[in-house]
Amino acid sequence: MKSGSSILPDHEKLRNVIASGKRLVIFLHDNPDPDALAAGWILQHIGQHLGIRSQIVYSGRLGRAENRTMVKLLKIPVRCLHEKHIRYLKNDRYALVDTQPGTGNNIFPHRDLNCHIVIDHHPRQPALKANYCDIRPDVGSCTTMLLDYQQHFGIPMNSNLATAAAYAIVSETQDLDRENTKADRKAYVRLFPHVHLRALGRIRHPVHERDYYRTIARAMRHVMVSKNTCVCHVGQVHTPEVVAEFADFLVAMERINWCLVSGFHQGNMVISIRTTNARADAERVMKRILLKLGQGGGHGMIGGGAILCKDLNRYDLLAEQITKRFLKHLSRSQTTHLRPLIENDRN
Ligand SMILES: [Mn+2]
Repeated sequence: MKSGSSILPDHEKLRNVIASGKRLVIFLHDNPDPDALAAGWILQHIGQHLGIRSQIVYSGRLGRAENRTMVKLLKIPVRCLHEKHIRYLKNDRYALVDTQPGTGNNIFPHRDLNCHIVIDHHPRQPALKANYCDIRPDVGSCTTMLLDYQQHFGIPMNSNLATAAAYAIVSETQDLDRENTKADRKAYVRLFPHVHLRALGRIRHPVHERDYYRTIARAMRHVMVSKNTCVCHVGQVHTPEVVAEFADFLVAMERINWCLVSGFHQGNMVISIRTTNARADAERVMKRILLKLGQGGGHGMIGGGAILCKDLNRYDLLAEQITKRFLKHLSRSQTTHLRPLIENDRN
């Protein structure tokens, strides 16, 4: 678990940057997760309170059934946008939440446009430039950071927003078990009286597409384990997020403390790593795995990234290379021998 954050937010500075504009675009990272969705929505409410109109945009898809249910049920006004359409948006303020300009996981054109607001809990990008930056890698969820502003500005909470924020915090921190601070726990408790409990239940137990089960079945046949490491190169996946979901699922296996999962989706090899070691640096391991191959990031116990990959043949080659790098960077004293979890399909 993490301890308190280092830099204090400057609420009045954020107020000035927002209130001096007319229209705001809030960018989320590609294939947004609940934390990005809720954080963006809270910022939209803050904007509304300060008299600026805004829209929330992202690229990619809402791959997880939970996230689709969340957006639909709570009526979160997000817009899926293709990169080429950004220049048609009329705006004078740009914000990024749960991501930063130039990280490669959002469609903000950082070379052409000035970024006004960045609020994120991922490690600070070395070249980060914006009129207002609030980067707190210690905080478990970006939503917690936005809730702090909302409370400061005295903006009332409504039940749909509270439900989105509550789901964001629990999904980002595995029910407040992974990477969270007192601030996240306090924010969750404060939200709770406003949460629409049945809606939260519906989001947490969604109806899944049949493709989801097909992917799970294929993935299970590719699970490789050693004493305490698990690797699974699933191959074709129906949506990129299932890779992260499967990594969460596998790292919970008894005696496993590091796990890597990859999948092939629309010309990309998507990769997730997880560890159960709270003192580990999954971001560093992720960056080493991707060195000169692709882009990625993460925080303490989770990491994610992608490599451009033209077909499944290339995917298989990359899978081999990545497994080697992963095992090497875990700095285990003994060499790790992976073997299939399911030895024979008939067993
Ligand atoms: Mn986040």
